Amino acid sequence: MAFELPKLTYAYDALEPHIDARTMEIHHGKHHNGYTTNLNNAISGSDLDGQSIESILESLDMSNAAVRNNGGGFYNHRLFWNIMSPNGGGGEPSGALSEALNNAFGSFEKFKDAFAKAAATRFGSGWAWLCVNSGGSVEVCSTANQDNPLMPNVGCKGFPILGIDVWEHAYYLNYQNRRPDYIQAFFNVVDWSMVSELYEENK
Ligand code: MN3
Repeated sequence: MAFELPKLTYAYDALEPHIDARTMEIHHGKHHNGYTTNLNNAISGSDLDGQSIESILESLDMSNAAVRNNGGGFYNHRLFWNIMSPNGGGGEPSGALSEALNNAFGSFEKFKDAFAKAAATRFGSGWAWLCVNSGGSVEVCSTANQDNPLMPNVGCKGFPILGIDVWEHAYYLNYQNRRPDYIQAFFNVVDWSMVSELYEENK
C-alpha cells in the first residue's frame, strides 16, 4: 500500500502573486513527488509498510535517515498544500483557534511575529510550525530539514496544524534571498478555516 503524491485542490498558479506557479510546479511535481517515491522505496518490504504516515513518524527510529527525510518530506508538504488556499486565504482565524492564539501570544499580530521569527531564524533548511497540544494550547517552534513535531525528540511538541517550508526551493525563484518577504506573503494564502479544522480535530 504505497503512499501517493496528493493532488492539489488548486492550480499551480492559483497562489500568485504570493507563491509563483513555477515554484509550485517544481515544488509539488518534483520535490514532493521525490519524497513520496523515496519514502515508498525506503519502507517497501519493511514492517513500516502499511502503517499510517503519522504512526511511522511518531515511532520513528531517528537514525533511519531515509524514512526520516522522506517520510517527513511526504507529510510536511501534504500539510503545507492543505493549509493554503487561493479562496478565503489570508485574513484571521476565528473561534476557539483565535482564542488559543490570543492566550498563547496576546494577539493574532503577536502570533504572526512569533511564527515569522521562527521561520526567518531557522538556519539553513527546515520548517516553522504552529502546534496544538492536548487540552488546546498552541505553540510555535521550528525544526531542521524535513523533521516534524510528530517525530521524537525534535525539540518541538504537539500536533502540527500550520507549517511553512523555508527550504530555498520553496521561495528562491521569486524571492531569492528575501526569506522574510516570502514569509509575510505566506500569510496571504493561509486557509484559516482548514487550520481551525485541524485544531479542533487534534486538540
Ligand atoms: Mn519543500
